[in-house]
Amino acid sequence: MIIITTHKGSDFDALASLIAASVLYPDAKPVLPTSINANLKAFLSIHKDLFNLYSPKEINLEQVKTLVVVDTHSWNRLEGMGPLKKKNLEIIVWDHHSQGDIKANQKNIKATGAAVTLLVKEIEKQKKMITPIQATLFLIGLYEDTGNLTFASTMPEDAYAAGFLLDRKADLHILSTFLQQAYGKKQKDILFHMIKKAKRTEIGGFSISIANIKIEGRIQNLAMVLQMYREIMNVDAAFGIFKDVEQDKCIIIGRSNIEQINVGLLMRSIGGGGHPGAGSALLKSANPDTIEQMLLELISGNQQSSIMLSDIMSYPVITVNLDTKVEEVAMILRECGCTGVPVVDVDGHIKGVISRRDFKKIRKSKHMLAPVKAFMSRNIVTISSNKSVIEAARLMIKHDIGRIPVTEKDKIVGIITRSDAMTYFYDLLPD
Ligand SMILES: [Mn+2]
Repeated sequence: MIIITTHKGSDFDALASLIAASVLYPDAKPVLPTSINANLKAFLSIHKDLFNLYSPKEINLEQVKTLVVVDTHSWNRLEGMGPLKKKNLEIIVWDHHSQGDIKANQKNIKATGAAVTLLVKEIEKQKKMITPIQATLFLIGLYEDTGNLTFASTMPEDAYAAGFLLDRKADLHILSTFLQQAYGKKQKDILFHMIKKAKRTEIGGFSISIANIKIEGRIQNLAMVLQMYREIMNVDAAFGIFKDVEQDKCIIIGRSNIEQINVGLLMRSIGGGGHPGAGSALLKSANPDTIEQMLLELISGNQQSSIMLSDIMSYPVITVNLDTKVEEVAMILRECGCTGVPVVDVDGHIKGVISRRDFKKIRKSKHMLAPVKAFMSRNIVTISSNKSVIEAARLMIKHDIGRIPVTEKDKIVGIITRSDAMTYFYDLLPD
């Protein structure tokens, strides 16, 4: 059996890609996740019978020999497909996202504005017939993911595919019904509120606006609201930080019209994802003001943040001397519950770090009496106290370390740990 599936929280591009793939693979069963967005629900309530869709539960995964994945290639974005991960399958991917962990036998990945563009191109190449309703659905998906071909992520292929779909009688009336219905009273209220509180800043010659507001309950189509906000504010890039107080989470959405501000990249660095022109992230228990600050810092690529490491680092730092005996260090680590400590010379200059990892090098019991300098790591990563937390976090990721000594003129003044950084980002501790 061949099945086609797409990402959870399916949007129009996901459904369009699913149906377009079923044109290319007529023997395959299209499997739509049960979690789909509200627009799509409205569309399917009318059009469902036209498409022979299956839900993940209706599929006997034992029988699947070929899996076609569209508009994603990440296992964790699929619904109910976990058991397939271990099976020896033929996997075919059609996707426009660059990131993903699904290893495919056949990869059709290109950074187009919409995933359906890639499939439409193939439909045209193979001279497959499509109905006007299919053409309409494909164009809705294409328009939604490219903001009607205006997002910076839009490629010539997208515009070309749109032309092809119009030629195949895509219905622009139906299209506008489903694309605009998303703008209801709730969305209008939020947009008004955002505009009332609107601020503009200039960073590196670009205009940016960040709206930081509270929302109640689940609001559909915030991305579209943000897109409208960016247009009304007439800025190069706009970000919305929507704090859902009840659920204690922040939804962050970004839209950029310029190449220099890559929203996908920004969102990935705070745990989300997206394309250069559009992206989002979801942060639990996060302080919206901290996120706003963080976004501004990320955009400006500014190493000198207003919140310095010296504000959040831990101190005083437990250090040991070059000649401290290994057994003594072991005791100190046990007592302070640290995974490592810096090693300093008599003047307090850092010379190395001894961590639990280094203890693995110790084989003989007499080594316990040796000076720590024999076993410490000399590749030390330090950071100066006027750097930002983001800079520290980057170093931790780069060197795979959980703590970095903070220095001023070569002397240790504190230490920044992963948990300090998390506290800053997520504001988990009381002020
Ligand atoms: Mn897509």
